[in-house]
Parts: sequence; C-alpha cells; structure tokens
Amino acid sequence: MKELEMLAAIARDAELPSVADEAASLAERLSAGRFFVACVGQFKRGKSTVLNALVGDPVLPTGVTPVTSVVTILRYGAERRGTVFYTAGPNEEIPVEDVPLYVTGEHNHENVKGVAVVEVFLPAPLLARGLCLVDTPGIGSTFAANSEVTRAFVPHIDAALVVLGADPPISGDELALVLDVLRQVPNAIFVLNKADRLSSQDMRQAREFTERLIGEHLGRPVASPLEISALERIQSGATRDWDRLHDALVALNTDAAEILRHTRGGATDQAVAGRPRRTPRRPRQADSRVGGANRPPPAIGGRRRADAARARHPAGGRATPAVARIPGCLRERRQAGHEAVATELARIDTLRQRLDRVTAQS
Ligand SMILES: Nc1nc2c(ncn2[C@@H]2O[C@H](COP(=O)(O)OP(=O)(O)OP(=O)(O)O)[C@@H](O)[C@H]2O)c(=O)[nH]1
Ligand SMILES: [Mg+2]
Repeated sequence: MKELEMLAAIARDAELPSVADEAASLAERLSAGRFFVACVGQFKRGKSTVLNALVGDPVLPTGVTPVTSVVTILRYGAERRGTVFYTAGPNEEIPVEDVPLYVTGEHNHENVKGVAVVEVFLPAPLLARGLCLVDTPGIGSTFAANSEVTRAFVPHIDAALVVLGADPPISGDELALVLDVLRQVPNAIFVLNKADRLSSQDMRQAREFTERLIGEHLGRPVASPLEISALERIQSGATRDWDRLHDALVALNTDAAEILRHTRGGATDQAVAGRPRRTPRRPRQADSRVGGANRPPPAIGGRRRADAARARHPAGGRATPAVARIPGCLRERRQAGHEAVATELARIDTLRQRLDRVTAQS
C-alpha cells in the first residue's frame, strides 16, 4: 500500500497523471477492499439484464438492439446515485434514472459525450462487502468501438463473469474473448443465459459443446457453464443455477476480502514482492472451489456447497489458491505501473538531454 502511494506521488512529481491515477486508484481499492467482477460477452447475450437481476434493481438499460456502450460500475452505496467520469473535465453527479443517457449508444452515440466510465451506487446486499459488478459493452456487434472498450477494460478487472448463450452457441468472437479473458484474469465464472428459451435437451447439448470447445482451445478441461435465465430471476425468483452463480460471486468476494485482510500492514508488499507467502500454494486442481471456468462449476448444493464453505473458511486460516493468486495479479499491475513510470521517466530524461543539447548549441 505504502509503495503504491509512493508510486503515485513519484508519478505525480514526474507529471504522469495517468500512472499516478492508476496507482492511487489501486491503493484506494485495496484500502476499501473493492473487488471488480466484469460482466463480459457478445452483444445481446443479456449481460446488463443479468447484472440487474443480481442487484435486484433495473438500473442498467437493456434492449434488443446493441445497448451498452460505456463501462458502468455497480458498487455499494447507502443511497442510489450515479457519478459520470468524463475523459476530460470534472465528474458529474446524476440521478440513477439518467444512467441510460450516458451509457447507451442511443443517447450517447459513439460516446460523443466523452464519458470514461459511469459509477452507480446501490444499496444492494450483494455489493455490501466491496464487490463491484461492472457492465461492459458487448463484443461482436456492428459497433466495433464497443468491442474495443471491453477488450481495453479486461486487464483492469479482478474476475470475469462471462455471459454466453445457447442459441446460437459460442461464436468465434466469443471464443476469442474467452481465451483473452482467461489469459489475463485469475478467476472467471461462465454462464449460459436465456436458458428459458431452450428445451433442457438443447441446453444440455449447448453446455457440453461450449465446455468442449473452450477446453480444446485451452488445452485442459474446463467446468461446464452455469445455466441461468436472468429473465426468470427477475420475474419469478431464483431458478436453475442462479443460486450457484450468486454463491460463486460471494465466494470470490469473500476470498478477496480474506486476502486483503491478510495483506494489510505491509504483508501486501511481501506477497507482491514475491517473497515467501504466508500460505503454501495448493495444487491447481483445488481451484475448483471458487468456480472459475478453468475449474469445475461454482460450489452450491451437497458436496459442492461444502467445498464452497471450505473455500470461504479455509482450515487453519489458510488462504485458498484463488486467494493466493490475487497478490500475483496485484504484483503484475504494480510491476506494470513501475514499468510505465520507468519508461516515462526515461522518455523525460531523453527529452531533457535533447533540450540541454539544443540550449548548449544556441
Ligand atoms: N428470454 C430471455 N431474454 C433475456 C434474458 N436475459 C436478457 N434477455 C433479453 O435479451 C435482450 C438483451 O439483453 P441485454 O441485457 O440488453 O443484453 P446485453 O448483453 O447487455 O446487450 P449489449 O449491452 O448490447 O451488449 C433484452 O431484450 C433482454 O430482455 C433471459 O434470461 N431470457
Ligand atoms: Mg448491455
């Protein structure tokens, strides 16, 4: 934490506001215990609807045409309110009802309003422990800019909720996104949404197909995606694998809280610096307990529920492998911050030398 604050200060001194902001925001997120789970996937798979159903509030705009065009962060707040962050200029406080005016292609075509991100504060229980759910523009639509926004955002997230569909099954674009996400993000939960539209036999085939295809491309077995219907959740309560999805998110967030607790007061720096961990790494297979795609499904019901409970309360206070991997993710980010600062400082040095030469010659 201290190192990040120092890094932010150095970057500010070096007049590198973007690096300073990144370091400061990471430090702030760590101290606030925030954990970003981004909902990603092809356009119209129902990402925004899934998030609305998870927070129990239809705050995100949804529809049959490509809708979301700006990254929107849902986070906990006692009062419903929104903040618009612009790429230039001061932030703007907005009522939650106005969110569509900033995040949809319809009201903010090609992002003429210059919105960087919109943050929405909601008193949703799922968000109360620092979990931030992030809505992203769908990939693969005719609006190429939407895909770019999402791809650029992926490296900044802690975990991904990948929304796939059964009809049509996973496309080339989606597969590319999935592989990209798995390369960059330590945890991912995969869901097949709109399950209400298919017979159980078609749904089973779609699950098997998706699982096999991703596994073949990754070169290792992956978990079967969860089968959900956001629409059913909104209209009639939790059906199918909805509770598993909910619990997988809670488990991820609890793991994140655990690591943050362990890492307060300098331990982060130890873990980040790669010195011996407090917790020994367990075999990769045990990762299944938090429900990533590269591991068996999220744990709910019977034996899986017990596994989830173990993941949340590791024996003897030992962190789970997922927890153990979070410092790695932070380390990469911090290293990237260091490298960015080093590169920029080198550039400044070169400029200074050139300036000196020009001054000496004149
Ligand atoms: N039948 C059914 N329809 C759904 C479900 N979830 C979402 N939809 C519908 O699918 C359409 C697209 O939903 P959105 O939530 O806007 O999809 P999105 O993935 O956020 O779309 P983009 O933001 O454009 O990428 C809407 O008409 C939703 O009502 C579901 O579980 N079942
Ligand atoms: Mg959307």
